[in-house]
Amino acid sequence: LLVFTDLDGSLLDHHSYDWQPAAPWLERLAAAGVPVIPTTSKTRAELLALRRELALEHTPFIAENGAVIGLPPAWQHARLDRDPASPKGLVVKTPSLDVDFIRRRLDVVRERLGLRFRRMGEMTVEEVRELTALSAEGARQAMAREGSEPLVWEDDDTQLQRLRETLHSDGLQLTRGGRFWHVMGAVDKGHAVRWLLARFEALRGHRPPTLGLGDGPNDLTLLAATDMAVIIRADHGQPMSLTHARLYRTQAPGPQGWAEGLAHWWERQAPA
Ligand code: 2M8
Ligand code: MG
Ligand code: MG
Repeated sequence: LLVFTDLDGSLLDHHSYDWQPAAPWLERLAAAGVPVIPTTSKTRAELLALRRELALEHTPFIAENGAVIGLPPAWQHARLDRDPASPKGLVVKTPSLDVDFIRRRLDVVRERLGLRFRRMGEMTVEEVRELTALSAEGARQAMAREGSEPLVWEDDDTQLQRLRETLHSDGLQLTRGGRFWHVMGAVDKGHAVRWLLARFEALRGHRPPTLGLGDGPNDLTLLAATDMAVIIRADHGQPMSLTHARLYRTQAPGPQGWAEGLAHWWERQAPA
């Protein structure tokens, strides 16, 4: 089994970023040798810190909604990875467009269409802290973007639709997280999940069963890409409609819902 999970609002509490209710399951999965793969809007810098705290240093990670994929040594391939590993032993793939390109396009489009939004690259650490309740260190890590730009929307739905269409013709797209809209290239969480599954198969010669957990619209592609899916209850009010043969919706939100969804499928999963 492979577990792909969103972080904010799923494994981590939306407000406090705490994961204690899920900790017993993380230990149990680690003991069973089941990789838990963070699949998130967060940055590489945030992930490097978090995977230490979550004891997930030996699993890959999907950051910035699929724009950044980190591969620990066991997931690296002698022929397919020609890029050298970093000193931490990670090979990092960036299949999207560079964040500087995305920011320049956003500024041009904002000017041309007269849109009102604020993007993370033009906020101070203090502003990001106010919006996210992260520590100063955490906010700095969230601001270290590589392949996607979060923004706070301050305009109406018609303008949002105009932005969406204009970005589309530039090969860019919008997705929605718990707090921000995110702009990135032709990638998403589901795309990155399928990429990692292909990599797993290239290394091990078979496809394992997969379980996905998420709470937001940007998780729908992730959930569609896994055999078993868990939609974690959220209070963001965004519609979470998904056609999936094996879908469970939790009663509890956040890490408690995460544990609930994990328990649901753990008992029912086909033998790995
Ligand atoms: C942003 O991501 C969340 C994910 O759902 C959001 O849009 O609400 C990102 O900036 C991420 O890097 C950051 O850690 C998070 C903090 O809540 O916000
Ligand atoms: Mg989330
Ligand atoms: Mg997320």
